[in-house]
Amino acid sequence: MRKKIVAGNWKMNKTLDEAVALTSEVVNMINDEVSGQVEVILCVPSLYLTTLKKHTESAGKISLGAQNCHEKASGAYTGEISAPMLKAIQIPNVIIGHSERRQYFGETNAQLAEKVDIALENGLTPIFCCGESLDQRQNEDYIGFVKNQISESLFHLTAEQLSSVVIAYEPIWAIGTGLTASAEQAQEMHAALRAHLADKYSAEVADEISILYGGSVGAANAAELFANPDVDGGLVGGASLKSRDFTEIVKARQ
Ligand code: G2H
Repeated sequence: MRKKIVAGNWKMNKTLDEAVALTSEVVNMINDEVSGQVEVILCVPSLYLTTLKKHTESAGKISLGAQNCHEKASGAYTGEISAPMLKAIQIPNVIIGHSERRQYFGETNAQLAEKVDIALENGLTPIFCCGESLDQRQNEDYIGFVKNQISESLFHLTAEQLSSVVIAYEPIWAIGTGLTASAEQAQEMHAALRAHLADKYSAEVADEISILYGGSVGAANAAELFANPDVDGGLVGGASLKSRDFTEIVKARQ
């Protein structure tokens, strides 16, 4: 059985005090209200990981993640953080290749393949993001475009390595815009990506990979998105900054 996962992506939001308060609220609400099998991941600004770890340690379902790491283990890369650094503070997850990293920091499929590698080498679960722009959806083979992102960044992995990767499909046109892919649009892409994994590896391997949907997931649309057979959970941005909304999304996935 593949894992059900709801991951929050706080992006560059919250002061430390606000981050501690939000984490405490989320931990309490999840502990009180969620009894089902769902993994909850909070991908917070790296600066707060060590502090927030103390607040999530007691909550069995909740773990932390970083939002990015560098493809090299160490070196003269001012301002960056590395996968070994995350490992050293026992952070189990890292988002790799979010569309904002691709768009604003020019991250390429080849570079993301290296980031996936170093994350795996350090025992981290990469939450690998992929997705097409509105222009690509309207004018190109958009499914082929996203399949190619997966091929170029993940298909060098062994089946065993791939089984430690979580995929997040996030159509760029739905990110932070309030536009959400319809349940049918999400399912279409998720099924196509799972078939792509099955072609390269096997149906068994593909069936074990959790594929999350991201892009304006909220308390009102989560249940409909998660009802799709190939949508295993969500990567949630804006709504993860509100404890009540985020908890409702987790409850919709349990
Ligand atoms: C997509 C998502 C989280 P939002 O970036 O990764 O953000 O839910 O705000 O669209």
